[in-house]
Amino acid sequence: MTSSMFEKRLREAQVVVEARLDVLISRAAGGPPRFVESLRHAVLGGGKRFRPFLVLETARLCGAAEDAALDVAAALECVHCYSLVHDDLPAMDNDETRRGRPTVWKAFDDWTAILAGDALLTLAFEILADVEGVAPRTQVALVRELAQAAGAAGMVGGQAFDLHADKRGEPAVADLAHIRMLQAMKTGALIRFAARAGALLAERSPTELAALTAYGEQLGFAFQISDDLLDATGDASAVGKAVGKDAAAGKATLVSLMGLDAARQKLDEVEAAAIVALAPFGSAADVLCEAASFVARRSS
Ligand code: GRG
Repeated sequence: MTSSMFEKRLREAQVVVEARLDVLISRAAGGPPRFVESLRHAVLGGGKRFRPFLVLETARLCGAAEDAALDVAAALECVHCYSLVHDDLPAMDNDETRRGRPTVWKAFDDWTAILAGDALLTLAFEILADVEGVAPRTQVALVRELAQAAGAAGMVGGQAFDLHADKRGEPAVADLAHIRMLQAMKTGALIRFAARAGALLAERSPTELAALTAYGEQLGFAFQISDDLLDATGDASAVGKAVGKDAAAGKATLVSLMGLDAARQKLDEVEAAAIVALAPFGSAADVLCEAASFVARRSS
């Protein structure tokens, strides 16, 4: 398997997911035309679509139905896009650029961005409720897992930990275990869900689900370390958003605690652990192994 196989599959995922999101948003959208435009701005025309790629690729590995996997992938991307739209708001991270374009609040206004995020989060669960060809208990499991990954015990809870330190002027807990937990919630939970989705859809064995869960957890960790490294060393135009924000805010990250070299070494270890987790699948999981290496070396 050459590295171009991963790139090819990622590009394919980007195309099919973009097209499906376009249909799903057009079908669901209501309200004034300017609001509908904000939804399209939030979701379409940018983004790596890495989480949807993971859903499609684990579904392929596990033999799940493609159409159902595509809708789960689209639902997950709606949750991800909502989180970016809200995270960029002046009340949260106050970012003006995302995916190389103005953020939703900057292109429209803050109340439109709040409503667009709300609509995307709810749309995700509408999409899951409409997935066809899966057993009801599987559908319920997907709804529950996405809700848990996105909610107070997952992404929202992680964001709350992060902002609590930042906005209330309290010292950030500069402790590796705390940062690891915060990141596993804020960034890791959706990636973990993506990695599990294929096995859930195909109702694969607990052992296979556990292997993909371990892969997803390591991958989420790698994603966050690389995000911290990009913030510390990346180029804003390549990354598509402002960089250097963590250090400017005095934020405790793995990079600030360990230093650049140790963080890079940790990233290598985590990449290797993600690949080891896929061993039970043999060469059928080569593209997912490459995905781990992509995350560890990404520049955007
Ligand atoms: C607002 C509830 C709420 C949560 C926000 C996603 C998030 C939580 C914050 C974004 C801040 C951030 C930089 C998190 C670290 C990793 C991350 C989620 C990066 C963005 O994801 P990519 O790189 O983005 O997959 P694209 O644009 O490619 O989809």
